[in-house]
Amino acid sequence: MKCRVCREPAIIDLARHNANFCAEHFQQLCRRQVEKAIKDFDMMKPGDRVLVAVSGGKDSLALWDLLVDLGYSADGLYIGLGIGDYSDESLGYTQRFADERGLSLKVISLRGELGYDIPTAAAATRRVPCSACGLSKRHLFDRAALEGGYDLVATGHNLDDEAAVLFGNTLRWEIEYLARQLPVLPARAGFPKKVKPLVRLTEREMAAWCIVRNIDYIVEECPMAVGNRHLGYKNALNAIEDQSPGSKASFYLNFIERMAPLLVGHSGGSDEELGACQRCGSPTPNEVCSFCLLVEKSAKHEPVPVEFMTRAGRKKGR
Ligand code: Q46
Ligand code: ZN
Ligand code: ZN
Repeated sequence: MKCRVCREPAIIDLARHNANFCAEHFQQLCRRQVEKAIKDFDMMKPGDRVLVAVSGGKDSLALWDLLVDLGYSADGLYIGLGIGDYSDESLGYTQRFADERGLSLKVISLRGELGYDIPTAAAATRRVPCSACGLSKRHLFDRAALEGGYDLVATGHNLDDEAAVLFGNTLRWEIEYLARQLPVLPARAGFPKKVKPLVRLTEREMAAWCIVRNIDYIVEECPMAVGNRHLGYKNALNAIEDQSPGSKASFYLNFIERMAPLLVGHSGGSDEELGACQRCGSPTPNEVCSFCLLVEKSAKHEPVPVEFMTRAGRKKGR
């Protein structure tokens, strides 16, 4: 197996490119894919201050590494979700990554600073854990970006993630969600700009990036992801990709290029209906925003151990 570019021994075969690459030319390919995404979607410009949402997993650490490697000024924000050992270990990987590279990492602990954790929030609000988690992360990343004077928030969603979400939204023809499924959300009143620079790279490519760049990351999935519909969609897309390499990329990237422009104006809601939350000032259509309500309910609730929620989640998923 030889590298397509230099004919030296290859370390990875990429069926969708119908080619193999050595470590150096594989890194070159990843950098080019990220640069292309940044340029095509006008994600950021040199000199922008980027806040990277990091979780200790391969995608977010690879993203942080790639952005710094490409010369962007990027700091990390990690949110301690209080999901048992999984959270403790993922913070360890994130902190080591930042320390070894002299990068700036801010850590927010839900339990330490806001008096709740995700298993408890899920029980207190009767939401599925990922819904309580998503709401918490969105709010805290937005707030940290605005308060810290960052130009944008970057997240590590990769091609597999985006294709799986697209697949789910298409199966149900969720037009409003489809209209919003773009790799860039522009800044608007009270919300920072949000970008997904890894949309042209797969999960497997990000794992390979971490190996060639000596990045240690948490391999275990979040225990709350059990029964998550997206895992099923990813498996279905992987089966299609095995039969027909390149399908996943063309499904997602052609949606963005050909279909998304036809959906402009279908994303629902308008900022005019939003006022400011009486407690935190965030934009909300109600008097108090859903994040403040979640904090209020969860902080009052007796702490719920992670094992309880994962068992309950499994029962629900059956
Ligand atoms: S961390 Fe949070 Fe994910 Fe765990 S609880 Fe769900 S959303 S699965 S990215
Ligand atoms: Zn090579
Ligand atoms: Zn609020």
